Amino acid sequence: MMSDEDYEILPDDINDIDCSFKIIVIGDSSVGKSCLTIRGTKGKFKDFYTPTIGFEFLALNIRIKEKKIRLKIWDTCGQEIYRSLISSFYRNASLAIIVYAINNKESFENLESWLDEIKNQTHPNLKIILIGNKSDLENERVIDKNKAENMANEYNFDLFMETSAKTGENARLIFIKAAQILYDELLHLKENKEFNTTDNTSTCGVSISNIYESESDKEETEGKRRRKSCCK
Ligand SMILES: Nc1nc2c(ncn2[C@@H]2O[C@H](COP(=O)(O)OP(=O)(O)OP(=O)(O)O)[C@@H](O)[C@H]2O)c(=O)[nH]1
Ligand SMILES: [Mg+2]
Repeated sequence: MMSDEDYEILPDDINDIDCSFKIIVIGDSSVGKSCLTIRGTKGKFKDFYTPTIGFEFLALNIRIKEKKIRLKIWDTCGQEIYRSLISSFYRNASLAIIVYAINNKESFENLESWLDEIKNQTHPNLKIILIGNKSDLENERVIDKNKAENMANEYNFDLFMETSAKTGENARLIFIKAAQILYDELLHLKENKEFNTTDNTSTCGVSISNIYESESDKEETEGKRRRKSCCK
């Protein structure tokens, strides 16, 4: 991975973006998905709980090396009653941020069911970041950091981090790392010529969304990525 310094947060209103990616933020209710997303994009924290209904949409523009990347972030609801409304919104995501809270055992135990929840809506090569939030509540911790790290390794997640939306610890870093992971994936795709398109509407000429959307990709065998060239 590139040096961590080679990035810059860009203003919200720039319009000469090179690539954009859809990111979904999922996990149990009240683990802090909305707070983290707001902290990571706007630098603010709200102390009271307002359940997300459906989803909230936020964006963050980041330059990684020579590319200006827009992260289109869908902060979704954890409450089960709203979930059936939004499962179709998981489609076309390039990266998922799965959140549990370090003081909430159930939210950790439910991670697998979250993976199941998105499995049928997303591409098998979806990038995944695991987040243990509320790291400021160390005295309430019930989930060992090593345990989560092991899970992240076992499932081949792209990254694991503990964060605090309250103190801001690592909150913005999640999105910087997400942009770096997606940038690396673009380079990987280009190097391997696993695409063939001039469609610039999405991701630097590689419409990852379209690639991920392909139904036939779901049948692919493990390990070998079979990319479908998009459109035209
Ligand atoms: N101490 C502490 N509290 C937090 C942190 N992040 C969020 N909270 C609190 O946890 C509660 C839930 O936060 P939300 O961000 O609304 O949770 P959510 O995951 O979006 O919940 P749903 O929208 O229902 O899925 C709020 O009262 C927040 O103030 C954190 O890092 N530390
Ligand atoms: Mg929320």
